[in-house]
Amino acid sequence: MFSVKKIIMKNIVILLFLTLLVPSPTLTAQGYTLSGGISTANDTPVEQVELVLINTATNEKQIQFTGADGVFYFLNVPAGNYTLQAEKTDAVRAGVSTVDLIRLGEHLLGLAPISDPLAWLGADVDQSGALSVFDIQLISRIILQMDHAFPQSPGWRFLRAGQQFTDPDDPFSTDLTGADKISFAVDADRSELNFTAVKLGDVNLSYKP
Ligand SMILES: [Ca+2]
Repeated sequence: MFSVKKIIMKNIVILLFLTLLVPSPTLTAQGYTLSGGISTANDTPVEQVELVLINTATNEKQIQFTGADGVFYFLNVPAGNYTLQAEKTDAVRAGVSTVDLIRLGEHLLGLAPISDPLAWLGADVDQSGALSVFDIQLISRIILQMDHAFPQSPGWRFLRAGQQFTDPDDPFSTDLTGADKISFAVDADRSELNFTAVKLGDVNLSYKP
């Protein structure tokens, strides 16, 4: 014979069981994983790069940093349209030495032109769109510890990986407006959101962490 108490208990057990079958909204929140890597022109990973992910509809901002392997992840990113940018302001002196001054001097004197477009961008520490003795002066001040940052720019510059230069002998002729940013839609997991890092002042691409 069933008592009322037993029937209630049975219903509670059934109810609890049914609750387990219904997906919990917090556990199934729609979200995707975004990832990418940041490395220099010669594939050296760059750590502690700040990645700023902005939802273009809501302006909501998320920040993550690369690990020692140069890789970053954003987890549980809702579907939408986004822009991603990379920034780094520390390690200004990394990869910068008198060898870079000599290399830039050789280029300016026409003795040995710099061939890699990314090295041109690294040498242009005053961000003037040209290489000059003023860049040599600013790099000298960093080496001599007279300055602790380049006055016109952060110590690093980032471009979407795979940036092409129309004239490799004159990289400054390529319009790089917007090349520091990746714009994309998220409706699935995304990898390969990669950037190339340019260490300002590192003319011979010697940067190592
Ligand atoms: Ca160097």
